[in-house]
Amino acid sequence: MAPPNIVVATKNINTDHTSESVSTKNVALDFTGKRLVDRPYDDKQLKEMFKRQDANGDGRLSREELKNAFASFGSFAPGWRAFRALRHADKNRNGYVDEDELDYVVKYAAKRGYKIK
Ligand SMILES: [Ca+2]
Ligand SMILES: [Ca+2]
Repeated sequence: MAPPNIVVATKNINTDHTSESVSTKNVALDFTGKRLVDRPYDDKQLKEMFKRQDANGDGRLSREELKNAFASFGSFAPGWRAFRALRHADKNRNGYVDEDELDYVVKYAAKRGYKIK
């Protein structure tokens, strides 16, 4: 089946510090519009966000990089989140989220409500 074509502005991807400004914008949109923006970032974009945190470019995410990712999502305890996400996603137990394990992290983040509201 063909997935629905979700059109979301890509400019938001440039947030590398906090998501504060994006957040308030979407909340306002929630408030005024009938359409509740539950997940302004779809899985694909979340994945991109994680990929962007690959600071050393080795194609996988260390716990530190994961921590930065969750911090950028506005997590209150990014270190803890990174730990949990890694436990959840690191299927081959090498201590990193490899590229093919990213989907698990994305799922984890989405389930935890990391949607950069
Ligand atoms: Ca890395
Ligand atoms: Ca791994």
